[in-house]
Amino acid sequence: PKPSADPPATTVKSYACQRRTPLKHHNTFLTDALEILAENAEFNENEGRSVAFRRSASVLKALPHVVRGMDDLKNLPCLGEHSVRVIKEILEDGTSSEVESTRQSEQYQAMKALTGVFGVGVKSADRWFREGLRRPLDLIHTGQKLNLAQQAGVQYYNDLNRPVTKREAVAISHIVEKAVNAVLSGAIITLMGGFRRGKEVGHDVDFLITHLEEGAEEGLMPKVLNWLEEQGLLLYQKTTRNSYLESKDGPARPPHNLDRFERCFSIFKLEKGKEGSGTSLNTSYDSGTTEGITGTTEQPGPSWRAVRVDLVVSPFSQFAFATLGWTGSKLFERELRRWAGQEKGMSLSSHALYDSKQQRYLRANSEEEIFAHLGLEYIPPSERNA
Ligand code: DCP
Ligand code: MG
Repeated sequence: PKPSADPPATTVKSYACQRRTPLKHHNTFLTDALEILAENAEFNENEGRSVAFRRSASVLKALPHVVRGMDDLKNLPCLGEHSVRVIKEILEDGTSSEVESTRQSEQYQAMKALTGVFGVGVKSADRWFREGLRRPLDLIHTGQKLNLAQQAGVQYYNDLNRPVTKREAVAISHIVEKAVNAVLSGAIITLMGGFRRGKEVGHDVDFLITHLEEGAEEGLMPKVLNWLEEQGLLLYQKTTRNSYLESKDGPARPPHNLDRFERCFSIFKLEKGKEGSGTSLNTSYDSGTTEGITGTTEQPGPSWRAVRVDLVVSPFSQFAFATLGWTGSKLFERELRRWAGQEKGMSLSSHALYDSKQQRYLRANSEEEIFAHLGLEYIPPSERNA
């Protein structure tokens, strides 16, 4: 690089997957505010606006210094007019009136509380809000028809809204390892999501399970769930096939692997102090059903708590893609896919990478190889907190 007369400005690349974003950064006072507006836009089903605020926040997370004045924003990408206005107000007045009025608004607070129920999405929450409901207990009082996920969500509301600690995630890892090893030897179990990125707490615990021997992982999920169920460790579970894929990844899905990628949304019963060995009050798991609540008479007490756990099983040939796809953050994932599509003419999913120009799938055995295929510098998980 040739010397320049200007003082060295911080250069920030425009896609989040081109930059390093640590977990702890210098501008929380700004990013928290922008993310309230992003969240509120999601509650209003305005995805474009939400992503714009999330991208702005993410740029500030990548800065190696505190933003003290508007000069610090010069040359930064992704900062739209609205985000700049909010940042300016906070820098000048200490707070943004728009952010504060959003935070205080009845709609924001109700939507936050209602979507905070496991199994409740923005659409249901919004319908209930317009019917006058405000809090999770209103769902019970007004006799709303709830699906099994939502019933579990209300029942375990307090536990599921209390952050899961790293310690608890490790305890759950031991349980999952025991369950998987009991039904298949040699499987590889990896902690994914926020904990892989170095977070100290999370809203759930995410696992990816694979086996070096391609195909050995088939049929694993129901067996693992049966084992957990028999031990009395499951409060709720629902298995889906490829739903994540079908909604998002269209052309990048290798058609021959349609049935082999399974995901289970579950709620574990985690003994406090010691792991495992809960006594079962449950009827046995009916392998014909794919969803069920057990132990419905039980309430979290001093001896255990409910924890959200996501399990994903991937064939080994897709393991690198699944690892990259389930490490997050959500914005980092979104940006990777946008980079692939817009800059490379490729389509990336948690299963595969398709090169539209060459009209073929690109193989990879590691995350490093996927970054290389995409023409990106490798970013380690701890720097993907975009
Ligand atoms: N993921 C994704 N898009 C989705 C759902 C998941 O890209 N719609 C990926 C990226 C996430 C990972 O899966 O990082 C796990 O999803 P979580 O919702 O559990 O997110 P995190 O683990 O990152 O955060 P938290 O600490 O809140 O669990
Ligand atoms: Mg998670």
